[in-house]
Amino acid sequence: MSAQWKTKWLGQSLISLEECDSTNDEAFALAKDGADHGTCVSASMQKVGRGRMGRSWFSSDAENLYLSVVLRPEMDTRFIAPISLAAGVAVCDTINGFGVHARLKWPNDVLVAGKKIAGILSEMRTSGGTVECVVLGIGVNLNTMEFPDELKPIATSIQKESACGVERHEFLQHLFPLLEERLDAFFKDGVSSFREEWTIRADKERFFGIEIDGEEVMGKVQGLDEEGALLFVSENDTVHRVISGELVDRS
Ligand code: BT5
Repeated sequence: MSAQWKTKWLGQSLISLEECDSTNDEAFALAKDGADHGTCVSASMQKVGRGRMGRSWFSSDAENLYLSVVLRPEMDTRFIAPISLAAGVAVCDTINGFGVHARLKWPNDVLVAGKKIAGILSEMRTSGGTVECVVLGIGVNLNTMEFPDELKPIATSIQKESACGVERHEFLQHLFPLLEERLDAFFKDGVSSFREEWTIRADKERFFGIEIDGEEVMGKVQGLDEEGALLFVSENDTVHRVISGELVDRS
């Protein structure tokens, strides 16, 4: 048990960097050198923070969280993808503990009042059908007050929402035990370990558009199915099962 974090394995080793390109790259390098399950790397600033599908993650030096965790789950590669949904529940609960009302947006966003406050990027290296390692990257806007123009309408931070600054170390003290518990449950029981909790925290009131079979369908989030696919109810009450795509706010 780590006295500092109240965890069994997560963050036993935490490497804190001043800056790097991407903490996910640093974590993969550590994993290649044999880093243990639960090894973490954080940076005060990222030069090339990344999101999914080649998108970038704005990573200023405003005392935010840029964290990557090396994981070595004994799981079939086919069942790993929903890990970012499981982690999202822990990230959402941690943010809520700082007095803001965070909600989950499928697949990997945490929003406050419709603006993105955190994003999760999980990446995997495999060898011969088995998982070599998963790197779970978590970016949380703790203290950014000024976003670049293109992000101003869509991004926010805990400090912006609550008018209180958050220390990274204090945030980690809350995040690590919650995240460890969620990850342990996911490795043991898969999607069923977080499906209900995820749905409770999802933004189910907002109208979204999502592309299905080449056309935008408008509707609301209903929840997740047993494989972690999104259940999306369109305006004519049809429930669509979505395994990949992007929800666009149309409210
Ligand atoms: C994500 O991608 O939301 C995953 C972000 C993961 C970042 C962490 S930081 C630590 C680790 N190291 C990395 O290099 N990455 C991980 P995606 O769903 O593709 O969202 C990207 C989109 O979010 C961008 O295209 C912008 O629209 C928006 N965005 C970029 N930076 C943002 C920020 N700081 N806050 C809110 N929204 C942002």
